[in-house]
Amino acid sequence: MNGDQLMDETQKREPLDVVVIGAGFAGLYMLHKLRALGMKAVVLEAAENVGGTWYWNRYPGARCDVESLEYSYSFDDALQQEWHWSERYATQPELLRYINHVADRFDLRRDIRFNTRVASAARDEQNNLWTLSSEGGETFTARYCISAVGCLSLPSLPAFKGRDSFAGRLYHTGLWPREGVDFTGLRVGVIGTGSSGVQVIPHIAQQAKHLHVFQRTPHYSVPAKNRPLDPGETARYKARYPEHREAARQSAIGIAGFPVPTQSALEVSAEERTEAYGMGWERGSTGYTRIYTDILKNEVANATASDFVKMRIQQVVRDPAVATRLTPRYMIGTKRLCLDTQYFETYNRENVVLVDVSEAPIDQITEHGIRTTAREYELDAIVMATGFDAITGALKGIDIRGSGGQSLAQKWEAGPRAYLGLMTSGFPNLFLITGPGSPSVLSNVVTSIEQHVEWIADCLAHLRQHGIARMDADLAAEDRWVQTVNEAANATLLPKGNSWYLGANVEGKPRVFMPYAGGVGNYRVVCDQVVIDGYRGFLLS
Ligand code: NA7
Repeated sequence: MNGDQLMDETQKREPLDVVVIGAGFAGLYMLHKLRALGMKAVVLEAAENVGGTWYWNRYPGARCDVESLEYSYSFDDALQQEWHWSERYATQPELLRYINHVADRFDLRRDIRFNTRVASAARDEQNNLWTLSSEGGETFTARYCISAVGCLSLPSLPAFKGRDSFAGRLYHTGLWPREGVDFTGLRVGVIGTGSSGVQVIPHIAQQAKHLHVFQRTPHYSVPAKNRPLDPGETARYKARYPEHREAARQSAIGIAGFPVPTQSALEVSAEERTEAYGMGWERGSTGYTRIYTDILKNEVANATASDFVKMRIQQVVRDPAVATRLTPRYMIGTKRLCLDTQYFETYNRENVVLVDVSEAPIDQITEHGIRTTAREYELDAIVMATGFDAITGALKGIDIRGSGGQSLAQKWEAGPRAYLGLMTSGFPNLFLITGPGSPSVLSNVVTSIEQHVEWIADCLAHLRQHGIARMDADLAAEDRWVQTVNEAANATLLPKGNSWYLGANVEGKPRVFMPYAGGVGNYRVVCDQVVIDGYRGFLLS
């Protein structure tokens, strides 16, 4: 079939009820819910299979930093009871097996179009429809469009001079080759020491002949203390699954197992704090920053938690000069806290060298390797662990046109604006799962995804029941919500970090704190109250 015939075929079809973009955790559950509502829906997915972020991030050591028993769907009790997690923190392959299992178990694949990357989405106001076009030229028309594109799905590749001239192999952790990579005997350079770098570096160090780590910012990391899950422990947890899930839904970050702090770090003695931080360190979780109420709110309190981790780094890393270069200088938690397995220990290996590119930045990539302003490093392979154009990148990468042809990328030029992170004014019938202004990346994202999917499904049922064809966010409500998001962020230390939460990692991206920092439980209450108030702040017609 040629392109024109394909267009004819697709245009002949009846409009769908819903088209969903993305077949990761969000898109799959959304499809399942839409089916339950009896809606005709199709999911468009760029990859050749399900999984979203867990499809692409296949680098060695890729692992979740939320515990497996929590980082999983809660919507089906049989599913959560029957699925067996082998480790406390699931590896990428295990997560991908799980997502594939869910797709099969609920027979989701028949409504997913793989290898279909959405290029544009245009609103046809007259007919109250969205038309999506794929890069391959297929079109899909639907009454509603739901974005499930994910917050960390567009890899960020810094535009280093000479990037294409490198004669060796170049990888990005978020676009890892399916067949894997063998670094045996190679001289490897890793750029970036965020969560991905911290996970991949110990693995590459074990294989490579030599590893140079190019670090711009030393990051905080606490040991994951990962381990196989004991069947007895799992059974006990599963026996109380509904309670745990409910606790997660009401919690600050969508995780039931984190301590709920009750004291300020400043109201206890130094000895007591050291003991608590020591226990937090041994527990092995990003809950470390939640040991006291004010670690993420008060600079003095934060310093006590930061100092403990700095001290641990100094103890682990044998060479004092290297330890100093690995010691963070920002406030813990203001950039995402990493969880690691043998990360700092890796710098004690003979074949690993830390290159501080804050002192001598990377000047360019050459045919032979990486040249900093100080010298050139000859390499056979370069791994960019340079992160993502987070939260807005994937959406802005699609040419989305709302009412009157307004472009979403233009509307969000100075930073994203969305009411509750669920809809953005001027783009009727377009819903955003974990959109900007929702807890998303500040939470166990599966908890947040489920809340959004269920809210949207209930909303679509309500619209159908009341014969409402068009829904949009009211601009004034959206402005107030953006203000609320800013206030929530400013009540914490989070905007003080140079983080991807703020877009600081992508050159030219506006510095706006994007997720809602007011807590998953509080956020849920707001969303529910909006519904009780007759979809307050939304325009229904
Ligand atoms: P991150 O956390 O954004 O880390 C990216 C790393 O790459 C970080 O160390 C950056 O340094 C570094 N980077 C980025 N650009 C450059 C340039 N131009 N030169 C040198 N170094 C650079 O991404 P991850 O993939 O590790 O993790 C993202 C999330 O995925 C993670 O938080 C989990 O939620 C899962 P910087 O700190 O900006 O100085």
